[in-house]
Amino acid sequence: MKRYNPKEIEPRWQKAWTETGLYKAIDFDKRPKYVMLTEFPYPSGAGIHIGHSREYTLGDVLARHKRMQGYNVLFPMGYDAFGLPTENYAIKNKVSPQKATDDNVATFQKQLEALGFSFDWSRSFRTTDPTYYKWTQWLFLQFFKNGLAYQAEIAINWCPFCKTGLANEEVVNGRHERCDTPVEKKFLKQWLLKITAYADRLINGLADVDYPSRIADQQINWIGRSKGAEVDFVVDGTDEKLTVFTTRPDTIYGVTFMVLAPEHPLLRTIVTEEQKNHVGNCIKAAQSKTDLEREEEAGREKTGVFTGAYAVNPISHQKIPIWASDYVLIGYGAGAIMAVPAHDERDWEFASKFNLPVRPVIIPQTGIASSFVMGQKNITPTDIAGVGGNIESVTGSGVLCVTFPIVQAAAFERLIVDKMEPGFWNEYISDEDVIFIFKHPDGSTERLVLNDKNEPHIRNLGHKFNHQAETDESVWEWLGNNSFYVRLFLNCHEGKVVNSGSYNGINASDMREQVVADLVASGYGREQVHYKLRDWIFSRQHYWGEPIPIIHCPEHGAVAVPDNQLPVELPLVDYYEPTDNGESPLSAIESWVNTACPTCGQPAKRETDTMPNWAGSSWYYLRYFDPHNTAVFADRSKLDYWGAVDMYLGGMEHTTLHLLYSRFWHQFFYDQGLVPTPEPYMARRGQGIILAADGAKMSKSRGNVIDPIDVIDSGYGADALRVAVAFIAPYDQTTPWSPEGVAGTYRFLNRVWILTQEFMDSTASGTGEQGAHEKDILQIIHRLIKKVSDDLAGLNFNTAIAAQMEAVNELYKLKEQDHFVSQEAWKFAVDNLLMLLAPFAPHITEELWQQLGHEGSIHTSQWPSHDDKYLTSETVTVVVQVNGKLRAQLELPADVSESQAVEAAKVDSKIVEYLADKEAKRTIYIPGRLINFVI
Ligand code: ANZ
Repeated sequence: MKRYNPKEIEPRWQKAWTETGLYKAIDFDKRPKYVMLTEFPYPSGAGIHIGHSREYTLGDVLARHKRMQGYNVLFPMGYDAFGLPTENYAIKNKVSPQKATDDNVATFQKQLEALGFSFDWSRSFRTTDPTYYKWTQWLFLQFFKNGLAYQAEIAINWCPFCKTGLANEEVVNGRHERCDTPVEKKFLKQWLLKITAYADRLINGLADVDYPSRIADQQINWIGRSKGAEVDFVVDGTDEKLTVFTTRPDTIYGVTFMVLAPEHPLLRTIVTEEQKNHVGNCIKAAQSKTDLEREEEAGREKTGVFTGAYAVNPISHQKIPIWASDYVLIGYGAGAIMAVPAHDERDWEFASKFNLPVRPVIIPQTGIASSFVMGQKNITPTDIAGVGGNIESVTGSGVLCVTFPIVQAAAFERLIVDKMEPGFWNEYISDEDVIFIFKHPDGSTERLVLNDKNEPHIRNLGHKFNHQAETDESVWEWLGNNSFYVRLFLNCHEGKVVNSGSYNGINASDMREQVVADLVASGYGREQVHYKLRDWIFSRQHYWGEPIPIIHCPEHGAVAVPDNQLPVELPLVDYYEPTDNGESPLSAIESWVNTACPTCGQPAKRETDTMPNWAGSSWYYLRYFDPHNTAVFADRSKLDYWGAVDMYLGGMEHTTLHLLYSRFWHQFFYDQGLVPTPEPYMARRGQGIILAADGAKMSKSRGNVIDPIDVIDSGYGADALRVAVAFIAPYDQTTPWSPEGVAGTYRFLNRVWILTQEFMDSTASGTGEQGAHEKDILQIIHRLIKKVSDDLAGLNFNTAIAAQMEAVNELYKLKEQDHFVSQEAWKFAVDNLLMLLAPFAPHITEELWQQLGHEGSIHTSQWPSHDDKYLTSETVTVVVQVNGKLRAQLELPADVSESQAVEAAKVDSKIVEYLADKEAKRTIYIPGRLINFVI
């Protein structure tokens, strides 16, 4: 019998597949098309590790599955070769980025080939090929010509380590996401792409694609659309209008002060004589800080000054003091706010600091049985009843939900304080808000949220409510002015409107609509939408990127390089290290920089900034549809044929970077009539990270990287590795690498190999005669076909493998009984088992397929389909117990009813004696599994 030897099989089949062009996607083929995309890699110096191979392995499994289902599959691969990693690697290793890229691509190519992926390599390219970036530049110019690429002098995020400007998306917690260096602010003239023009489209388009909510939500939050209103307040005693942006017009009666940013132009006009000095100091202090510092400080101590001036609330007509403070930023909204301390955290802090009034205007929705975390076993139901409390529910996790009459608040608080173990407050109440639910005499309930965890606050709860004397309003007023309770109202978006004149009693959402309508009618306001999303900073001061194809002419300004002069090639240079002054290294190459203006022919200079590394990846999937075209970026007929990407697998970390950017590019192309579909990717899934075995991130510096080539060469082979990667965990789960996993999957493949060999040997000896186990064999396989097909449709790769392992175990058991006598059934079993395994383990299955004498490749065979009649087994084994003790086992028809089963059990010879003269007190029946007579 032949031995399973992946070292011999795998390279041989890889070569054969390449020679026959098995995985070539065919333009305009009659079969339905399927574009399976995985994110193309940076060819970094380190090569790929096991973690990277997950995405390609799972993508390959899906591509192979679709091919066997009869699709014309396009599964492409290329290299995203521009960008900082390569440039940094080149500088460090003193080679040119071109040479570094060549070397790195060679390493990657070797690794990807060794893993047996079914990429159509004939469509491969690098983003650094001038034949490719010619079109990246051309596409950039379409943005430029439509006013969506523009230059502006702005404060940008600057990475002092990489010496380049960054996009907002590249800054995570104040650091450059690539090198973790704290980011600085720098004023530079930059190119920007107007992604904000597509903010709504980027949100709305998500409704038409199949993205998991964790991906869609992240994009929506990043875009941060807030719908609100601009409201005009008249400065008292003047004609000046002070305009603010608010997302909460429903809180307009809660405005107790206004705040202007220190840079606000009205500030100098409205300030009173007495306040001039103070305000001047405030302005000066703000000037010495960056926006970033101010944003950070806004989280700490609030500073500010009163201007002496007042504004008139256009709805309530109250006079409101105007303050200046740097927690309001000049660059957002209108640079001024109406402050509502009862419902806004920052305003609340400011009001607390300067002792300004707090006026709650929305009461949280009542009757929400939220949790009151007690965790105290020594507070008994009697204690609670003693202060008029009522236990509403106890949740599974032991959280007690209690309601109290509001008049008993003080008694209730005392109860908690008295009964509380020392340290309870800090120990037990971690991140949760504590919520008291108080009950009014009319039965309505109200929630009070307490999330200040300091014990002393508890003792502040001395206020005695005199229910007779106090109206609801005055209670709310008191609560609003009490720092302990104010948290109740903060961030309260829904509820009943109070303290708001004729609007009282309506819902906050209705109030929002009504106030805006009233403001519009009176000419004091209008609807406004603002976004967190900022335009995409598109300039990099680096060598290794696409030159921005613009020429600056003293006469004509920024002029597009004419199409027939594209690409603007990167000059080959010796020196390409970044500079400290924010100038691109290209600016030093005078022969390249100096050129003629395309419009007037006069001396002009080339743009020396290059594009960010996100440029090439923003449209690469389209190039796969027509990779060698020299006349257009892709021929329209091919774009029409391939349409959008059907499934896109990629990293979660790209959700608000590459995924958002490329959707923006595509939507713009669609508007230009350049592509046929409004969205680039019909479905997106994000795979989880594979960590090192020690649970840390795999990284070269930690020395815990697993190179797939090492695993393959150790003798396990690519198939065992691929199956292990698919089997390791649900695909979207982060999980540590398990070295034993490959040993296990290798054993599994070996069992498949041996089973097939034994089957072939038995055929050769010609014992073909139908046996008694035919049905059992077919049942195992039909169930497996259904299971694996369903699992692949749901991307449940790991359970698909588990099912195959189980089926192989069962087949081994049957083999011992049947000795391959049921020849036909065994042939069906082996053939189908191999086909189901083929997407995961392409080499071993192809080898065995050929050995079995099949014509053609297993990878172009037809995916099996199951027959329903084999899915249910015809009999079930029912255990019969008497008083919980096992007394008998019955083989009964699978569709047996309860009464039939019980009848059959009662007359069973082993049971009869127990039941002799007694009637069972109770009979427990678990369908198809168990009967228990309790006597
Ligand atoms: C009154 C109000 C009441 C507000 C309330 C919020 C809550 P987003 O959602 O991020 O867009 N704001 C407006 N312009 C500002 C500026 N230049 N600097 C600092 N804060 C500013 O935030 C919009 C809200 O942030 C606005 O709505 C405004 O405060 C504040 F219960 O107005 B709001």
